[in-house]
Amino acid sequence: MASAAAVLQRSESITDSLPEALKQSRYHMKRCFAKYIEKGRRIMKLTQLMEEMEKAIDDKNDKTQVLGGLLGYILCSTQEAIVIPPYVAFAIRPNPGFWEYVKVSADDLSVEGITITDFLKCKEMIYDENWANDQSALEVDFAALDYSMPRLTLSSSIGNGVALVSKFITSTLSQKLENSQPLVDYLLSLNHLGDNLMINSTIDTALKLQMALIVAEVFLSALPKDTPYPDFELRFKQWGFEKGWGDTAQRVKETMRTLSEVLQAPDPINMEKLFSRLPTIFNVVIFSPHGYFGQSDVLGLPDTGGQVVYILDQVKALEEELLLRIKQQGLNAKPQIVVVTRLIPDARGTKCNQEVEAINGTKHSHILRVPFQTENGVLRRWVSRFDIYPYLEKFSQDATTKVLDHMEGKPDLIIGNYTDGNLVATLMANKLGVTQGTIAHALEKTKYEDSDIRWKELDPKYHFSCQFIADTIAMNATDFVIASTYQEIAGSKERPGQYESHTAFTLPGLCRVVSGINVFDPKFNIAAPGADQSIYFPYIERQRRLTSFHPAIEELLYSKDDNNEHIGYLADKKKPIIFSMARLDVVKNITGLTEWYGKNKRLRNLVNLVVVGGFFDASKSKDREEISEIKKMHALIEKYQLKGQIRWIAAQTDRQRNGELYRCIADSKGAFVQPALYEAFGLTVIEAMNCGLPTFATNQGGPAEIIVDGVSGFHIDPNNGGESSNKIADFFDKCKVDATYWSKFSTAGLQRINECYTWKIYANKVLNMGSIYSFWRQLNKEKKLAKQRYIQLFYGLQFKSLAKNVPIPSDEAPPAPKPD
Ligand code: UDP
Ligand code: LCN
Repeated sequence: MASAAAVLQRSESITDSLPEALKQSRYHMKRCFAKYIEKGRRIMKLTQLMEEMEKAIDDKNDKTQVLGGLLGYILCSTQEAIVIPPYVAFAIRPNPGFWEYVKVSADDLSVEGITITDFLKCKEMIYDENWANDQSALEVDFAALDYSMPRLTLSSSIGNGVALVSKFITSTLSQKLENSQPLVDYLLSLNHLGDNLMINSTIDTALKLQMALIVAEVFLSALPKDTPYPDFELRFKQWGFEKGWGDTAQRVKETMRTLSEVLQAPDPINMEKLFSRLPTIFNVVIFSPHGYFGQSDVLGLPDTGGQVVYILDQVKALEEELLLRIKQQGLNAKPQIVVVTRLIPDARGTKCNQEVEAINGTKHSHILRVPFQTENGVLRRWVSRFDIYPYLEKFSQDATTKVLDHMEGKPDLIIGNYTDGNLVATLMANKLGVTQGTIAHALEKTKYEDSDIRWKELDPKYHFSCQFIADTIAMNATDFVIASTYQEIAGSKERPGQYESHTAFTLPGLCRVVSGINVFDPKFNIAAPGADQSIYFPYIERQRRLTSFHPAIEELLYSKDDNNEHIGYLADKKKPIIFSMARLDVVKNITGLTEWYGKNKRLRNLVNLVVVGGFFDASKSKDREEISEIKKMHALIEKYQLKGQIRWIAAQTDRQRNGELYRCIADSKGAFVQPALYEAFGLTVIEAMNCGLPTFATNQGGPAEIIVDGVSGFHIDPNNGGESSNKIADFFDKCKVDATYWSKFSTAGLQRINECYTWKIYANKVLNMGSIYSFWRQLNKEKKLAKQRYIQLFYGLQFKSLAKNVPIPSDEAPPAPKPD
């Protein structure tokens, strides 16, 4: 492969350097391009390009030379190529977020730089030539509206939005004191239930504020640090100050000093600090419409996985942080967080038919359920997230009325989850003029190859046309995006990020999105979730262990008989256990892990395998993927004669017991294995690490970022089972000769979690985002409005009619099986 020395000079574009690179290997390249075009029009991916190039170059040394040079580097950076003989158009991605498009003629190897529009048109030629040639085909270009907004320039800065926005705010407010007037106006607008906060109209200019702060600081210096705010509240009011600065003289003084420094000479550090202290957020709405959103008996039901766990933990963490901040601000307001989901009358034994439910472990937070309405009244049955679009507009209107009623006022922040939640959040935030955040968990687009260009073929099953347009609308409308990892936004060197895949795409016949989202937009932030540390705590904390679960867990792991909850058995109880737990989806690759284990004798001699997922009777499943995975599991257990070494346990819904289960696996000196073909984040990975269980996790997606390979756990390649199972076997071989080896990884995993993956860190970051982006949207009011208009147009003219085409099932007919 390409050497570092062969890498492009950054000042050179690929269009500039490719002609010379092709010239140097002209003979081989002519053969290679002849091969590319020989099969006519098609889309080629990197592996195909490489395979066919290998075939075109016979000599091994020549091959090494070509691939080791600049050409090899350019080819390796190619994401896809479109063959329209005699041309081959390449989409090349030298670095995360950076794309170049070139067209090479197979006849004479001439190179031409092309625009994204031209590249997308080439792609369309394969599927819909008329559309590609239609002069008036709809082109969507959000960049045209964003031209004056500041952007990041470095791949490495992607996801650091708050830090960058505070720099941009700093430069806007710099130079002279009057430039800080927008900040003064913003402070004047802060209130809680109509009561002014921070300042009142006595202080209406930056100069007056600066002077008043000096006087107040002198006054505060003379007070004991812990003097409560009410003791000097009256005096402060006379000067124009209201509540919100702090609960004690010391805290008020610190906040005032920070603001004074900002007024004197703004700097990003103080700016960020100031916004983290402002009382801007009290009421939060979190949308998660699809699936069965509940606090018990729901995990494992269709469309109901980590997102539910994430949101419930998120609410607890946000409420805790809000309560702390409100206390420190010297206020006694009651924060309210409301999770708005769908009310499902046919609730399958869950509480999803209950309108309001208090959230366990919180003081003031609730789940609020709003039904889907159709022309025939309330829809009773569950609907797949892929079919959810026709209900969302009405749902958002009904939800808005209910929320205003429940909160007795407007929320300060609206956060959406996944496509449906983000679209509804957009509609509500737009209507109420409230700051919006979005969370994807997983964007479906990258999961299915060529899902944009093939949308017509896939639409009956997945309704991707609705989904991709809804995602693009929400991404553009939102004030900030909360991502779990960098890869979610901008991928890795090799693989584009989930958001990045919305930079440009095309839905022939509908629209060509030439600029969908820019991953260099400072709205992108990384705030990784944590795992509930009251449930997932280290196995070593003996006094906290939930020993009452031990008999049941012993039975679950080791009893000999098959029943509804488990099949298979472990003959040798002394062996460590490798453990995995996930929904039984193809992408989770539990069957892959079972096969690796079956094939690897060394691993089978060293450890037992325990997997939790799905259930055993395929005839009871309504999900096509799950059915095939269940059948495959049975076949693998048979094929590799795994009984005696494997325990397959059905999906588990008791989180407390699951926590203890991870710890019992740690007692066996085992490991957690997450073998997914792709994982957006991977909550099980951090749950296992929190319990002190050494973890092997897929290198495809979020886990590759959570674990530092060989330090806090291990990466495994889901596409190379032999290598992965040997890596696990090597670990257990080493543990046999060095008793400290296992503990080293147990401890390092925990350390990694405590440094980066806790809900406390998350809540702090998200509330800071809410605060700073609320001001940022104020500063960019006019631009935001212009963009909103464009979005409304796109929503009204495209999304609405597409959503209308999604069939509405009748409550009588059984639900159609859906892929998950
Ligand atoms: N989970 C569970 N029982 C199961 C399978 C999974 O309680 O049988 C939980 C698991 O502990 C985790 C969540 O469901 O909290 C799955 O989240 P993850 O991010 O791993 O995957 P997702 O299902 O969201 O794709
Ligand atoms: C959805 C997924 O697919 C997982 O990877 C995440 O961990 C989960 O949501 C929570 O964000």
